[in-house]
Amino acid sequence: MPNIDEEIKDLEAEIKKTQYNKATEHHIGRIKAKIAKLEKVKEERSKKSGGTGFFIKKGIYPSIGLLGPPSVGKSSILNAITNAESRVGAFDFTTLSIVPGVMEHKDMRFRILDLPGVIEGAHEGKGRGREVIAVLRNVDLIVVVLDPFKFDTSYILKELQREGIRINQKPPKMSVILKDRGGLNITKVGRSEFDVELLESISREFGIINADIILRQSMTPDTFIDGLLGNRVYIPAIFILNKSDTPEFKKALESLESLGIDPIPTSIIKKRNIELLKERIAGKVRMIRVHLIPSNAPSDEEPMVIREGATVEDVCKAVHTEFVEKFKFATITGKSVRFPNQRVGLEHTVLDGDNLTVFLKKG
Ligand SMILES: Nc1nc2c(ncn2[C@@H]2O[C@H](COP(=O)(O)OP(=O)(O)O)[C@@H](O)[C@H]2O)c(=O)[nH]1
Ligand SMILES: [Mg+2]
Repeated sequence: MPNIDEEIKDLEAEIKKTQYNKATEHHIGRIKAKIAKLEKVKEERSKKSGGTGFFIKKGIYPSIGLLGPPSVGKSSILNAITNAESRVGAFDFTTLSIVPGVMEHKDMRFRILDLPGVIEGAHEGKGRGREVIAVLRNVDLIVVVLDPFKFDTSYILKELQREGIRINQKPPKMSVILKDRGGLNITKVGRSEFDVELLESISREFGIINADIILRQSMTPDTFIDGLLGNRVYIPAIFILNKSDTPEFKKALESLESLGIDPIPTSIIKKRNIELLKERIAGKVRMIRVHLIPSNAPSDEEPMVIREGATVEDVCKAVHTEFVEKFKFATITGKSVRFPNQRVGLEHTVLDGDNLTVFLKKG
């Protein structure tokens, strides 16, 4: 079996040494497609072998992942904003597993995950970095934590990129309809710019020979490949620069700002900007409000504030495990259904303003 990692490395090296210009852009586009293809093969193989490491399930509260190098203060931040007691240590790798905590802000709750520190070379398996990054595919917000001594974001961003995670980006607006014959038809809607020949050669690289591809925005090889593969996740992210109490802080801040990154400055030791941080986290995640109404009486309870995308099952679990075990059906009046008191199952996704009643089996 060829070593996929090495093949990918070679291709990446080739991109690096090739100057980007009109004459080479097709060549580079095709290499990028090849890399994406290899990544896909790799992913499928690791799925077949059962996968490894951590897996988090989406629940009723949004999940927020703290990502960053070791020793920047992730565990300290977790302890400062949640009820968790994560180990704080002066040594790297104090956090070897994922430590969750619940952060409360106004009427909302968030699940904060303190992840092991990610070091350079994570993708090649160093420091279990790949498993850590993979966990982030399921979170609702990524908080990148840096400090004045470790604020190189480039490798962290690259690891996310390789894992198919796109931060602060929208999915490319395009559709692909595969056909049996007729060749490749790439058309555009509205004002979008791209190089048809280049996109055609990328499509062929993926074995897509007969298809109608409609583009609704300008395309680079990268966005086009993302759209073709369709397995990318798009997650918002914010940055923290911790340890603002240290003399080295100012320089690090300026350096990040010159890259267009505007981090939240915090000091856990001096308790600076903890409330601001909570506010910024809450502001970045989309929440909905659902009213839980008992089957036998009207209710004036406060609504549940939950993650956008939560299901009836998520709601039931949050109330009581019995609600899932004895679940018969639920009825909903609201935006997620077509008529009042419509019956739904556990897998139904609730929407903001829904009124939900759960019916349980007897006994
Ligand atoms: N000066 C300073 N030190 C901090 C701050 N926050 C955390 N630390 C220290 O940084 C070290 C690593 O912290 P920890 O939370 O374990 O980092 P983690 O590896 O990212 O989880 C510990 O010695 C903390 O006391 C801060 O705001 N200022
Ligand atoms: Mg830690």
